[in-house]
Amino acid sequence: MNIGITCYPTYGGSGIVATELGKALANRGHQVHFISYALPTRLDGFIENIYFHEVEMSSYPLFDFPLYTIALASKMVDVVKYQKLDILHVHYAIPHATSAYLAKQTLGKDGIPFTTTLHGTDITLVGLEPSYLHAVKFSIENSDGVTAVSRHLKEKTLTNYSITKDIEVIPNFVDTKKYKKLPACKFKKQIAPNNEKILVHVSNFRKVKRVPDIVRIFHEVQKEIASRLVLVGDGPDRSNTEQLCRELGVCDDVIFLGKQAELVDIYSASDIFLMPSQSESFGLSALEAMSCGLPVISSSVGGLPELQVHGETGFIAEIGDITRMARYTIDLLRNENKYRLFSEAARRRAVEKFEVDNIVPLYEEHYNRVLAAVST
Ligand code: GMT
Repeated sequence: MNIGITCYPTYGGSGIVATELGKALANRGHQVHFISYALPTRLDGFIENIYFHEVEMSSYPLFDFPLYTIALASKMVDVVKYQKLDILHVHYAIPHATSAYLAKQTLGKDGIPFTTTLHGTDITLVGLEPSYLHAVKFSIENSDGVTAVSRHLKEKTLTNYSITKDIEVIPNFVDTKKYKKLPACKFKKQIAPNNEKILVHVSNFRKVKRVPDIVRIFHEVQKEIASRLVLVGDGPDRSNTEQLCRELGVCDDVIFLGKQAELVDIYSASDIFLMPSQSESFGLSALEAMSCGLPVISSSVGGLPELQVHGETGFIAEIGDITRMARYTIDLLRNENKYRLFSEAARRRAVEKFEVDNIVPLYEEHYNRVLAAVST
């Protein structure tokens, strides 16, 4: 198949899923054309069967705001026409599904079907703002196919937007051959010179991630267990979080690594992954950590209970329950046998439920169904 993929190229779960999906599809012999305003984070180096089409943005003194939705639609028209795409797959509804709809209408009889994958804040947060709501609802209803990354997100979409459309749930996935604990990790010596336990978190530091909660959990844990906290990523809440570290006097044991493309070394050196989010439709970074054998301490929101099993792969607590999350962390770090069982269960769940080789065919079947439906 000739597949067009549009996603955000930035450090975020939707772009990462789109990129990893494109790479897996290319590996299975499909031609994959990425269309975005910059090269997606994990799309580095030459990869057979993958092409990148940059959306060019021109500025004009009359415009206060960039007209990305239109520029993207025009680029989609070009790529569909000249690369002879069969299907367009857009990740994150805003504004990608709207651009895809516009491109399809522009192409008229030469238009191709497009499918939209809903990832999270496009539905639970941003899409509900009055300035976007009608267009988001319309674009989802007029997608030829729609997928959501968890059952929770599917239900939210149907109720929040009063949509009756069929939405297929296809969860996030992980390459468990790549995301695997490395036995000897040089990074460990660097971050834990005295063999401290390592708590880790990876995100784009948006408010919904509740990164300050992580520092507070760590503060509690550190009182009882020699440990350090590794924070990977960057975003709006980083300065607050740094300030909180200063207030709590934990700066020497909190390591801010900024954005990192390669995470396996970091996970291999770590013991527990923390995800106390306010809202989380799936939790891709937690899955990648689980695949490396890290138990997860998370909140109970969204799709997190679909990802991990309380008391087996980690623990789940209510949003903001810092004390309980700290207790769970201490409990696991204190009990070597229990920790080993949880670590093995986390890895096993990643392999059995979310392995890339099992999930990507679901997208291929989805494309085939969408193509068959429009040709009847
Ligand atoms: O939250 C992020 O890190 C980015 C965000 C996005 O939309 O780019 O991620 C969402 O999509 C990921 C991939 O499907 C999910 O694993 C995340 O749970 C989801 N984030 C939220 O729902 C807050």
